[in-house]
Amino acid sequence: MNKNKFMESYIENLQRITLKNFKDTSDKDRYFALCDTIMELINQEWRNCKNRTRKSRKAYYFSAEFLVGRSLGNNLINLGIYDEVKEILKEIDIDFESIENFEDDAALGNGGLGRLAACFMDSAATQKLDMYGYGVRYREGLFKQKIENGFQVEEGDHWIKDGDGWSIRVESDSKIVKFRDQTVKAVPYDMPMLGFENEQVNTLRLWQAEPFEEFDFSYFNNFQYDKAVEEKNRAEDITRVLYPNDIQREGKVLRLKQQYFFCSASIQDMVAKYKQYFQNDLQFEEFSKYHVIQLNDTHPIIAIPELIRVLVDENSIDFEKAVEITKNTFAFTNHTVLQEALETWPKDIMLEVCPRCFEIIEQLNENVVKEFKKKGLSEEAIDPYRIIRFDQIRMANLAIVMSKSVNGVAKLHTQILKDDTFNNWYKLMPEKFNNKTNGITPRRWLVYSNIRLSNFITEKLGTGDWKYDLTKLKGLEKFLDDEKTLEEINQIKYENKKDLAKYILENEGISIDPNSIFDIQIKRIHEYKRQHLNLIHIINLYHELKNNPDMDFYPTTFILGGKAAPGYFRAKAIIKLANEIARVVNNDPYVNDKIKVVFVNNYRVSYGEKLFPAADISEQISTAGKEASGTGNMKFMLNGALTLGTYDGANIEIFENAGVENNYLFGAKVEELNEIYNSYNPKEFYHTNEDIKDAVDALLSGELKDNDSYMFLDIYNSLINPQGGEKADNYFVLKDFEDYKKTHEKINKEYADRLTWARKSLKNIANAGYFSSDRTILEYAKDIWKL
Ligand code: B1H
Repeated sequence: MNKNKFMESYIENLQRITLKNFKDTSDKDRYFALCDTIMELINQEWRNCKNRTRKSRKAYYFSAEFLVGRSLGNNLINLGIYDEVKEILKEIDIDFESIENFEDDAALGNGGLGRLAACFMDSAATQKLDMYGYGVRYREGLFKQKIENGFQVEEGDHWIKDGDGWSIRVESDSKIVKFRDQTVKAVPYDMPMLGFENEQVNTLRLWQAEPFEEFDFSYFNNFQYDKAVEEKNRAEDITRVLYPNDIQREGKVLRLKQQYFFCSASIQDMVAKYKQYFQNDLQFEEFSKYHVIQLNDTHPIIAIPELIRVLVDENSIDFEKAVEITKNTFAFTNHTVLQEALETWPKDIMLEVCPRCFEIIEQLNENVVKEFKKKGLSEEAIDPYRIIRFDQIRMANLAIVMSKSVNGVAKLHTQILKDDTFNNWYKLMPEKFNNKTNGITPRRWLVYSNIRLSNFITEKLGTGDWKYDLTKLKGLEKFLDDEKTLEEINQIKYENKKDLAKYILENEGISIDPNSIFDIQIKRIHEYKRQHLNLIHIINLYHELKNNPDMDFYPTTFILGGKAAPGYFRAKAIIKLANEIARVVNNDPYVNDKIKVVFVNNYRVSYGEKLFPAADISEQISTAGKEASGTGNMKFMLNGALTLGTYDGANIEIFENAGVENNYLFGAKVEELNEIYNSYNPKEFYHTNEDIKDAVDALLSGELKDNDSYMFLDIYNSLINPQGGEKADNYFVLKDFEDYKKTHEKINKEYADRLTWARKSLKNIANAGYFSSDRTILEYAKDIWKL
C-alpha cells in the first residue's frame, strides 16, 4: 500500500462525502470515510475474485445468522495494514480508537451458531476457498441489553441507522420472492470477506426485503394513503428484526417467512448465475458439480424444496431428476440436541407462507414412505422417518433424507447424534454422518484482540507464520520451562486485566483489582449452561468468607455476562440474581478485598474482544451432553485462560489437547447422568450438603432482593420442587455443586504458584491450534464439499 496515496484519498473521501473541510468533520464522518477508502482499496481484488470463480465449483453457506461484529479493525488486520493506517491517522491527528468505537457491532446473530458462520467466512477466505455466504440483512440486530434495577431491559438495535460502511447494494441482482399472500423484492447487500494477507475476497450476500413496487399508485390516486404505505411496511417487516431466541425455536409465520425469503432469493440467485455463466453448454444434471450448499442448522432447510421448485416449475426439469440433483447438492449441520430447538412447522403455517414448497415436501414424504415400505418396514417402523407427521413438518428429517452429509459440531455431540437424537437415521445410513469440531478465527480472537500476546508469540517463534497455520503454536512448548517466558506470560495477562478493569470501571462503574483472579463466564443465559451453578457457588463462598474472615483465600473477581431471550423468564431471573449478588457483595466492606462480582452489560462480540484476553479462568460448566460444542471455550484457551469445565462439547477436546492436568475438569459425565436420570432427587443433595442448603436458602431468606418479581422463588423452585410434570433440577446443578466447589478451592490454592500457573496457561496456548476455524473449514472442504 502506498501510504501517501492512502492518506490523500482518505482526506478526499472524507471531504467529498461530508461536504465539510477536514477540520470540521466529526469522528463519525471520519469512521465512514475510512470504510470508504478501504472499500476502494479492495475493490479490484474483490472483482477479480468474483470473475475468476464464475465457472468453478463453490460452496454456499446458508445461515439465518452471521454474527460479524465490527469490521474495521479486523479488515485492517487481514489487509496487513493495521499499524500503517494507525500511523497515517496519527499524522493527521486522528485517534484510531475513538473512530473505531463509532462502529456498531453487526449483531446479526444470537450467539455461537451465528458467530461460527462469521468465523467460517474469515477462514474460508484465508484458506482461499471459494465460499459464498447467504443470509438475511436484518434492519434490527440482536437487541441491546440495558440493566435497570438489576433487571434486563431490551432496546432496539438499529445498527445501520447512520449508514453501512461495509456493504454494497447490488440492485441489479434483486430477486422476486413470492409468498401465498404477498410478493416482495429481495435486494442483496454484499459484504467483502477478506482473507488474511492473501488477496482473496469472498462475498457475504445478505438479502433485504423491500416492496415489489415502491408505491401502489392506484391506492394513492384513490386517496387511500394508508393502504399505499401498508404494502411497503408489510414487505419491509420480513427483514425488520432478528428473532432473539438462542436455541428455542419460534413457530411464528414471520419467522418462516424470513427463512423462505432468504432461501428463495439465494437459490434463485444461484440458478440465475449458473444459467448465465454456462449458457451455451447448460446441463442441469451438472448443477451439483458446481454447487454445494451447507445448511447451518434447520433454519435454511426450506431451501431444499425451493431448489426443487425452481428446477421443476421454472426450468422444466423432471421431478425425480430434480430430487437427484438436490440430494447431491445439500449438506446439513446440526448444532444442538435440545428438543426445544428442533424445528417443526405446522402444515397450516407452511401453506400460508409457501404452499408450493409444502406440496413438494408432501411428495418427498411419500417417496420416503414408499421406499421404506419396499425395504420391508412396517407403517409403525416408518414413523420416526416421516417428514410429515400429525400435520407437522419435521425439518431435520427433511434435511437428513435430502442431504449427502449430516454433521455434528464436536466429537461428543456427533456421538450423541448417532447414538440417540438421529439414531434411527444413523442405523440406515451411517455413511452420511460425520463430525466437524468447531473452531474460531485466530485473526479476530488473537491477532486483533490481544495484540500483546500476538506480538509475543511472533517474537518467541521468530515468525508470524502461526497466523496462517495455528498448529505452529506448538513451537511455544519449548519455552515451558523457561522462567523468563513464563513471567512474560503473566505480565501480558496482567496488562490485559488492567485494560479490562479500566473498561469495566468506565462501563459498569465497578472497580476491580487486576491482581485478583479473573474468573469469567460469558455466553447466552440458559439453564443448561448453568450460570445459576456459578451464582449459588458465589453466594456460598460469600457466606463462608463472612463467617471465616481469616480463611486462606486468593482474591477473586467473578465476571458474568450474556443476554436472556426476552420471553425466557427464568433466564431473566438468573440475570437479576447475578446483579443482586453483585450489589450485595460489592457493597460489603468485610469481603471487598477478597471477592467482587460484575455482571457486564450488553455482552456482544466487541465486548468479548476485551474479555477473552483478560481471563484467568474460563467457566464452561454446562450439564454434560447439553452443550453441542461451545466456541467461547476455544477463545479463552487461545488467550491463555485455564478451563474450569464439565466433560461436555468441545471442552473434552480442549482437555485432550492441552492436557486435563493443565485445566480443571469437574462434574458428572453423560453416562452417569443417563443412568440416574429417573431416580435423581435434588432434595437429597439439599438436605445432606450444608453448603447447598446455605446457598439455595439464600434465594428466599430476604438477604437477596428480587423486588417482588418472584424471580428468586422461581429459581428456588426449579432447583428443588418438581412442578407441573417437570422434574426438579433438570440440569443437575445440585448434583455437580460439591465437585464444582472443591474444584474452585483447588484453583484458588494453585493460582498462588504463579509460575506453575503460567506454565499451564502456556500449555493451553501452545495446543490451541486444533481449534482454529481454518482447520474446521478445510475439513468441510475436503470431506464434504470436495472443493
Ligand atoms: C447453537 C443454536 C440455535 N445450537 C436455534 N443451536 C436458534 C438454535 O434462533 N434460533 O431458533 C438459534 C441458535 N445455537 C450453538 O451452536 C450451540 O449451542 C453451541 O454449543 C455451538 O458451539 C454453536 C455453534 O455450533
